[in-house]
Amino acid sequence: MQAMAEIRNIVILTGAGISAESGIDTFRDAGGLWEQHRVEDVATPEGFARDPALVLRFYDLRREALGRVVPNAAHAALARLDAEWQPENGRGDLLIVTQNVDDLHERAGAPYQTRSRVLHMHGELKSALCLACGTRSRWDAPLADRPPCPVCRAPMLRPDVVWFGEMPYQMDRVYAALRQADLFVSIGTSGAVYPAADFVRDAREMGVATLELNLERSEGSLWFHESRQGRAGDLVPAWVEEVLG
Ligand code: BV8
Repeated sequence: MQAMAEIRNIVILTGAGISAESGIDTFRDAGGLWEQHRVEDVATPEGFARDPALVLRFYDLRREALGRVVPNAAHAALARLDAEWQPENGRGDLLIVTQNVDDLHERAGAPYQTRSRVLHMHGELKSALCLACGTRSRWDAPLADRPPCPVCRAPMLRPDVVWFGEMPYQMDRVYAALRQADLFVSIGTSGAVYPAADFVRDAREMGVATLELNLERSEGSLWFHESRQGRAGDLVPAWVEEVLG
């Protein structure tokens, strides 16, 4: 692992595993989301075209569940890093790229809300996208009853999440950050979905130090300079302490 002193710019990728201890189902663990629903039925544009009510209900249930969960120690540790790791205090840049569509990173960072550097590459449950006018609106309510778009009033709102076959958001910003990074840390992801699963390879090709914090070895573990197994709630606070120490 690169000496801590040389680390200035950090890119962190988080996946469903960082929210597991908050009680949010992951996708591929036993009993996870993909055991209850076929991906092609609920997380593709084709599935939405085939049965919009089923898809809208699937996301309504997940959005509503957010009200019953809270961030865990791993989210809190990253929020602390987000607040303390700044160029102006001699540290450097930080980008937290999350594959998650929950709002737990933001809610953990509330005291530092203004400084949050969280990027949702697969969108957010709490955002609605209008298929008629393209407006994105902050959204907390159900979509299955086809409410009107706040801007154009058309009943054409869909979850503002990236389905399979759709282009993830802000990839230019992600790759620009990876190019400048000294350290890439992957937390709680199986490394099963692209292009996120390729970030560790992109990082290594650019000479970036790579660290994995995950409950078990993942599909990408062999690509990391260092891979630590354990619960995010234990590994992430310890790692943040190490970096800030
Ligand atoms: C793209 C949002 C194309 C929605 C998600 C054919 C056609 C088109 C594309 C493809 C194709 N074939 C392959 C592809 C690419 C495809 C892909 O990768 N498919 C896979 C199945 C092979 N990717 C895409 O389609 C992407 N788009 O490629 O664009 C393109 C390219 C160029 C130009 C135009 C278009 C879009 C993919 C995004 C899909 N949306 N989510 C929603 O949430 O419903 S994916 C979803 O699953 C997540 O967002 C995440 O990205 C992904 C993986 O989930 P994880 O977060 O890793 O969770 P998982 O359950 O898998 O693992 C949890 C991990 O945590 C485990 O390792 C576990 O051990 C660990 N863990 C558990 N508990 C803990 C823990 N760790 C620590 N502590 C704990 N307590």
